[in-house]
Amino acid sequence: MDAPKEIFLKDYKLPDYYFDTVDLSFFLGEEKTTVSAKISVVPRVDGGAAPLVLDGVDLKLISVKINGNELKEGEFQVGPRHLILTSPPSGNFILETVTEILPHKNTSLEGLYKSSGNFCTQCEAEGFRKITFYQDRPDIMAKYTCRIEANKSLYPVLLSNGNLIEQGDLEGGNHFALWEDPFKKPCYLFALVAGQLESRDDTFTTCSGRKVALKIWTPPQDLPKTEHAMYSLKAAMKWDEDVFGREYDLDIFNIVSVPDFNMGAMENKSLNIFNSKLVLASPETATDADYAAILGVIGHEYFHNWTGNRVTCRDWFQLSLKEGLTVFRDQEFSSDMGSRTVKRIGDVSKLRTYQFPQDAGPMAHPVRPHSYIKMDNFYTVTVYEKGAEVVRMYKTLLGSQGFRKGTDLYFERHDGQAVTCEDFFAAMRDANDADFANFLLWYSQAGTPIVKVTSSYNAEARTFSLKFSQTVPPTPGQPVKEPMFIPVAAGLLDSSGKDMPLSSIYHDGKLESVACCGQPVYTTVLRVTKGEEEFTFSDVPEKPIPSLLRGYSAPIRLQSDLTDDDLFFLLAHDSDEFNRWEAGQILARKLMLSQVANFQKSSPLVLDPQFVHGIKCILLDSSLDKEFIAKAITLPGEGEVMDLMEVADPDAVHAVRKFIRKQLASQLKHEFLNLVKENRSSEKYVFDHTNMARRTLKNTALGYLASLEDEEITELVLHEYKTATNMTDQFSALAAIAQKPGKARDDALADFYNQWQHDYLVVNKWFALQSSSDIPGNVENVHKLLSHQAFDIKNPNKVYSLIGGFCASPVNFHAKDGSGYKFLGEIVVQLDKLNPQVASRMVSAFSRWKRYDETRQNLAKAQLEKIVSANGLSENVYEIASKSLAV
Ligand code: B3K
Ligand code: ZN
Repeated sequence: MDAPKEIFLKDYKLPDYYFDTVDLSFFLGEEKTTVSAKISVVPRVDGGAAPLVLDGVDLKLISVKINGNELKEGEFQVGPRHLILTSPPSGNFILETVTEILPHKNTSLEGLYKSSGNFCTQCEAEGFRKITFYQDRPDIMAKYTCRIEANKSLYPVLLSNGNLIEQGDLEGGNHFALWEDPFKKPCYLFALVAGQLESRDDTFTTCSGRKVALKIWTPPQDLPKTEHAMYSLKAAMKWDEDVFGREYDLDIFNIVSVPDFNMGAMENKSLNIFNSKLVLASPETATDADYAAILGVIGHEYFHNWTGNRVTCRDWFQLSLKEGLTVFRDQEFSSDMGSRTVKRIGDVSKLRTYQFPQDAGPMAHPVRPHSYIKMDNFYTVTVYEKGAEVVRMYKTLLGSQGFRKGTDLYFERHDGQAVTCEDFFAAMRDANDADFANFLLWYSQAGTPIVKVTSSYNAEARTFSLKFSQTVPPTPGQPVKEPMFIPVAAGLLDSSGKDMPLSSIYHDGKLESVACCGQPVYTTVLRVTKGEEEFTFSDVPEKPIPSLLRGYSAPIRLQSDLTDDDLFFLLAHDSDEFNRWEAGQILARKLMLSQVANFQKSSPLVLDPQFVHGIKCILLDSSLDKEFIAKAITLPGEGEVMDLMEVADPDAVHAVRKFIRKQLASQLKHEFLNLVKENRSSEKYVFDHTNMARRTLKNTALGYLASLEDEEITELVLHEYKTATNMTDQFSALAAIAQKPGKARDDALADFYNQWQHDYLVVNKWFALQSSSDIPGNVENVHKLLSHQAFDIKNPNKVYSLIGGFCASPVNFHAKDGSGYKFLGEIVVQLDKLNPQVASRMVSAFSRWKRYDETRQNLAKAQLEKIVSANGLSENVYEIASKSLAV
């Protein structure tokens, strides 16, 4: 491998040449594909004749012409990564290239490749350079046409971006289609699909009355499973008009489902390509979680049409400009389609479980990274999820209307442009004449801020003070940090549990009124901007219990001086449902950590009766949403608890979580049994919040019960498995049975495979359930499953299910004998030769090796070292492995 080159944001330079129009022509053959590109080139500076450097990887150059004249030796240089035109003409010119590529040999699933016999593309971030020579950077925006020619019986459907303007039959059984995209776009949004596909067709009439043809393409047998995807698409189109005022801009919108795809989906202009996992669903084969994910991701990719496509990124460092914003938009969409609180809880859990550890580890990077070796490694939870939190903070600070004014101005100013995170910030600020202090630090400083808060009540003065202090931990390359601008949404509860009306706050030497327009205000947003700062509420008639960071108003770790009694009080009464859940989670985390300490001292584990009581009250509160109850009785994950420990101890955390679950199940057995009975239903599957909530609560209760050693319960769980009429219930029951080794487990797993072996998406669930099992020594089973007939290392979904699933089991992946590390180390090296992007995702499981005890550290380090020294290692894996070792 060439020495990997790190690319820095500070080195960004405007391109020397722009491209105005791009006419592509593909001849798709079985042995090779020929790509002809005709590009009109415009120098940025008149008369400048700098060399034109085109990116190109794995391409065979057949010819290159300028203004119709074939270039001769010496007029260009071609290497493994570039084609350089040494002295192009000084004015505008036409560049024509012909190249050959081998899609059937492309296992990286980047560029043009074949999936189940069909051709498809994936260009973001830098895959277009595997299709033709180009300036593969997002600030090169051009208008495209795309002509596709292929054998008609093998590839009856030929798709690309924009509108179909011509098609016809050709000699020799071939046919062609010519597509024209009227919108300028960066090359990462280019797409082509060719194959044996059929479409589910529908229409959407936009707010201005334009009728848009909607088509979801799949292999014919999967068409019945696209109903929910179509529903999701139409809902997303309507929602974007209603909430953001964004109308779709072409007469056609295509979605194609493919089984081999590195990630979830891709927002190519008018031709979204999706991992089939995020399109195909039927009640029998997909769970509620699958249905919800499809809704969210179909929404996400559709929303990119404005946030990403019409307004795109100047360079890849700005990725969060489109991803953070679009994740925020899809989160809001899903909230509006279901339960806002439950969605928020899910999103915050995801942030805590995945992003917090990233922000505290060797791969910590700001929402806008400063450098990268391989951009694909920066499609991270930090850029996406923390980025979405940054966007959410603008909304928290500006309110819904102010935020909408900001996005309106952003689209008005930047439609058709490639811009930066500062441009988004400026639109928010200017539309509202807002003072955002040092808010931009959220884009440049990595690390999760730690905010401490202490409270005091002065009965005489009737004031209540909150003293904040904040620190941002050092991260690689950023040893010292500035204080951040942290919006803290806060309310005060009186002794009966009601919100107190807030009147005014004394802060920074000023008394500011909180009440507005004669309406009482119960939540206010405190703007914490300094290292240390105090806010004093006035006219507070009794000592309140503060409810802080309502709705999780900033992505921080909050450490308050609330007592356990205060937390139980908030759990029972807070009007902010998110904070009710949060209070329960804080209590659970404390409880788990205290029992981990007991476990490590070999002292007996105990469960605080007050905690059991708190959980019981939630279980029995019929006024609460059922999905909320399910979330509130679910303990924090093992990873989340390990993240809070000085030295992570997977065995102790696992034992404690298991102990508490079993204790709760045994003490609340009667209540859990009732929940299962009351929430069963044999009615037809409906995907709506009420039914999903009912199923979630029933299955959560079933999961608890199944942790008991109890014949009657085993019977019950088997009964639920056998009588299930949808995948949500069937799979939950299977997972419940699978908790314990034994015949019941083996039989159920075999029965499930038998029933679903023809459905690869269901088989993936079966793989993941087994590989992520906590059963001791599970690495052996996973090894065996690698040679199962249904496993294929070339298919990313199967790898994510089997290998990714295995890494999700802390006890087995971190097995003290190093067997889990060895397993992953070997797989990564093997996988890297086929698909570096997928291998790089897998190697990330090692990145927090320093968090564990010395024995584990040594074992994990040895594997990382082995990986780094492997021959022909990709830049993708090199970057993650070497940065992990560098800490
Ligand atoms: N923009 C794509 C992600 C591309 C990842 C490239 N390695 C999907 C999305 O976030 O919408
Ligand atoms: Zn996205």
